[in-house]
Amino acid sequence: SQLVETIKSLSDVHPKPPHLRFQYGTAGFRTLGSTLDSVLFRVGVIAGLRSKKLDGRTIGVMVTASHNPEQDNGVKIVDPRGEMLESSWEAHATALSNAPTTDDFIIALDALIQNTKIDISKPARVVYARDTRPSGVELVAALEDGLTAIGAEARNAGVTTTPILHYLVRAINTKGTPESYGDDSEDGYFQKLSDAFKNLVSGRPPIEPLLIDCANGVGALAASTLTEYLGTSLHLILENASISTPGALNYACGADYVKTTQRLPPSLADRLKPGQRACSLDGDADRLMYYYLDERGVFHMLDGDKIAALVAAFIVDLVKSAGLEHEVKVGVVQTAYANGASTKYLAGRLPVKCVATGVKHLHHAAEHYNIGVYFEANGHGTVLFSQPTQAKLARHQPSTPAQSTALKHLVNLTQLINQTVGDALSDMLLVEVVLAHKSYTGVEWDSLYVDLPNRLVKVVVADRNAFRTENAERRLVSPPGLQSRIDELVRRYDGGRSFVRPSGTEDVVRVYAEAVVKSQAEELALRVAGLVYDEAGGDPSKRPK
Ligand code: G16
Repeated sequence: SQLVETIKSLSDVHPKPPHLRFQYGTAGFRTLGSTLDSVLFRVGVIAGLRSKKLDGRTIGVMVTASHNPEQDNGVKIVDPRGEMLESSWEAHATALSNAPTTDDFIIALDALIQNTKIDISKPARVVYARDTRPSGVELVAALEDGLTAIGAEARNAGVTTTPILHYLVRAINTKGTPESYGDDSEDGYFQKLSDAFKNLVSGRPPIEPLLIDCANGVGALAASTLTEYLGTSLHLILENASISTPGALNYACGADYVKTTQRLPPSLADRLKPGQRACSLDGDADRLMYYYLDERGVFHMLDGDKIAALVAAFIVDLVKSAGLEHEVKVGVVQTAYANGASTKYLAGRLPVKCVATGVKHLHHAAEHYNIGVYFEANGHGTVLFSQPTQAKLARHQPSTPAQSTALKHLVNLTQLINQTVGDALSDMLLVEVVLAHKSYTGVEWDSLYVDLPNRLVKVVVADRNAFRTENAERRLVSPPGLQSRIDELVRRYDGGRSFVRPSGTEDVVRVYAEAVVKSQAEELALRVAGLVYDEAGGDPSKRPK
């Protein structure tokens, strides 16, 4: 048919590199940007088919490699409610991206259409965006060829953050319905967030300026627009906003740098005054880390776990003050990376669940609560208010002025929080609201609980797929025998905990360890990394030390 001919001729322009194998992982496809041309073309076709399958509902495509180095790039597909792609389609995407030739690709497409019963005559609608990576320009051109090939109605959302793209997808698909998520434009996003923020902080003392490390990425553009909408309600000081300096993206700055090194980005050393709050975004502005320097200049990190603790306690209090404590249950979702002290703090107050790494796992688990707070320790997270809970908030009749105020705050929170996905800017405003309401500085926030010392190590191995886990990634089932050797080591450390898992975004195995004493946490992490390394074999010069 005509469609097949169009796909064929355009596919020939985007041949698959023969020796590479692609995988739709934790955050979509992610690898060296220069190898992704065929993947982007094919993702365009797949996104179009996904939309056809869902009766022409709009699908999102985000071109980004988030916290990865600048030369990497990637692409993820967003489902109609702004959530991550359904997992059965992750496998379809992996299969289609690996078809060796155009003919194989056509055969695989045909199989997908038959197996998932896609009515090819349905319309296809896709909205897409990219971050500031230089390779993004050509990759978007390849994506556009894919969209053309499948005959999709395409909307280019330009250079923007991952969470804004997720917002747009939900806003487009709910337009004109009772569940309308907001105007389907960047303006709609900024307006929604800033209005809710101003409502939530009105009548409170002025907020001290906040320093924001934009990781030299797309967050700089969004943060700069946000300042205009916020006016005098919050003064943001933008740092690391050099989006066109080659090599600057995520380099010695950004949320991942802060979390993994547990250090202040060196570029902020002369900028941050003792006691002043600061935060870091990552390369596509979906992660957030807070921190401050104390009077002695010592760095204090306020990570995703601390954000979850702050926010969950605040919401629980509001629910109580609104007189809804018996009807609205708040719960928290974490991963194995959550600091043991945070889990202890939270579990003493509300239900806490642990799931595998990856926002989609946390998101789905959080949907089981009336209000689900989820954060990964790396600063990726949000809060979900179930539809029935939002309806309850809308119709609840408060019986006192205090109840009425708390209720209003809760409703404004549903507007302030980007409920489609973790959103660094929305989360930042949320943190600022809680700090303002509690009259907390970083010091009071930090003292909610004391982090157990911990260390994260990357191990380069021949085949990370040899490492398989169970129990929310807390235990290894393969390679056989390795887990019991880890257990034996862990037992020798006071408060010791350690786990090993293959990364879903980089070609490495990650090792996490914590213990009561810092030097012990470090030692435990390195010894477990050594075990992993010996098990997997490899270049002795790269043995972790
Ligand atoms: C992505 C995922 C996160 C995950 C992170 C690290 O983040 O969205 O949920 O925590 O990768 O995953 P891994 O340890 O498997 O490499 P981002 O910000 O890079 O999109």
